[in-house]
Amino acid sequence: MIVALAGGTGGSKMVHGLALANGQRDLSAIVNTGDDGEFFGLLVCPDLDINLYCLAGVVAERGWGYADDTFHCLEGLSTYGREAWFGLGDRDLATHIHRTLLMRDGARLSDVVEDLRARLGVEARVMPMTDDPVRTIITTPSGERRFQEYLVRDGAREEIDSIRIEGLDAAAPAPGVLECIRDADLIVIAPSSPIVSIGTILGVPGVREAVAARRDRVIGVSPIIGGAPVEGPAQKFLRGAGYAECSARQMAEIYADVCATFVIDASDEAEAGAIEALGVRPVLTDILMPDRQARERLARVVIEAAG
Ligand code: FO1
Repeated sequence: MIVALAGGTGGSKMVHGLALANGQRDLSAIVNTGDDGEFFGLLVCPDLDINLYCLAGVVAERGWGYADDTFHCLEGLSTYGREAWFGLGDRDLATHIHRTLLMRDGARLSDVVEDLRARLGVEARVMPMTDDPVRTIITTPSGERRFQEYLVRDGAREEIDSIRIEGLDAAAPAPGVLECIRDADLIVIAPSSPIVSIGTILGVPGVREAVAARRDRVIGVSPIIGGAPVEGPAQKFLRGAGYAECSARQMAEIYADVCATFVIDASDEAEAGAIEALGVRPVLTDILMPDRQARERLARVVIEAAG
């Protein structure tokens, strides 16, 4: 069994690649829920949905939401003066309505994900990192922002003073998370943000220790190439968490206690020695994943590198 720790857009590409390379039946994904939030009374779980839609083959080309969706409901809400900056498509809204109704009837988030998984025909196991509410709060010089407000509404323009993950200390790993980590043949840390995606998953009490106990079977993939994030404002999140450096080496250092092998882009060869000095084995390859061929190829390199 391959187990992936993943955030949203970057993470889902790796999860998809692992599914293409190794099949969905032997794949589990443990997914960040710190980006979750309530919109119009509905619980929206972007990273879980992105991974589910990706594995179901229905994700939109842009990497989130449902392919070929329309936005009539959101336009209608905007007519009534409601804030419509978060692109909830009509088909996507069905997911959030269904999830919210199930949870209103007492279902746990992990029960809901299992229901969505089965109904969307996804064979891989997809798990929230926790069933407990966890919310990433970003503090900028002009105040506190919910994660999606900072990222989408405000376009991640402001510098970050601090990042708080509300509810994390009291959260328990979702059912199956620790067992999956314990029994995995291989654990892949996807190229998601080490701060607000993977850092959040590892921050669920007990998870970092469980992954560290399997360190020899853990392989990470860098989200940074040439000192810049492959996608998203990773640099701002790193600075907000107190890391001045944005490099593959810095990523390897953040993960040094939990991963024995780290895949970096071939163009970052100059950092390989410094990564080795951290006690982490660097593996060099092309880590960009612009299409499904590239995702599958990278996944094969990751699986082979782990031996
Ligand atoms: N990202 C955007 O950049 N703009 C959006 O309007 C937007 C809407 C959205 C709706 C549902 C969903 O599941 C994801 C959505 N995302 C959107 C992606 C999301 O903000 C982030 O990419 C993830 O939270 C980061 O992993």
